[in-house]
Amino acid sequence: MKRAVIALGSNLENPAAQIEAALAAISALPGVHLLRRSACYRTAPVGFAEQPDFINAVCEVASELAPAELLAALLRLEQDFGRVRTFRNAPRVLDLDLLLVEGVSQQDDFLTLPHPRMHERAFVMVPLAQMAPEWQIGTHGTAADIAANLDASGVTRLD
Ligand code: PH2
Ligand code: MG
Ligand code: MG
Repeated sequence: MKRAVIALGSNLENPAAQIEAALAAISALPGVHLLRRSACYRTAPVGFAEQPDFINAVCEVASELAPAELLAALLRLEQDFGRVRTFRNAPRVLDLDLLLVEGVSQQDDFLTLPHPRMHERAFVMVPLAQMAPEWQIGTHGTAADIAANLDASGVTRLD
């Protein structure tokens, strides 16, 4: 059983409801137990600007699955939620990114852990610092320290 952190994002078809439904679906995955979740945040799109704002959140799970199995299960959930992949950074009903698995550092064609860009993204690090300020992000420091040094102007907490 290892702890893992997952990022959730949606900017289509009632994003806040998609995130809540996705959290329920993650906790219903066999071998996966939801430990805690962040608040939801409204975030300005990063990368491709001409699209609706996102709702982003993160959650922490205890997982019996190997990291690649957990990622595969998350990608299947994206499909179940009707995600259609068009172009990079395109609007989406649901994006689930595996960010961290306790004690695991790996890089292959399918999965890189810790997620290689997470520490640059306020829409990931602000929710993560709220939920789990103590998580160590590879060699980059703690979630709290990283988030404190990012421009979080596009990230607003919802209640
Ligand atoms: N995801 C991306 C690209 N840009 N911007 C925001 N605000 N939130 C996201 O989840 C997001 C993004 C690629 O996955
Ligand atoms: Mg993503
Ligand atoms: Mg993704």
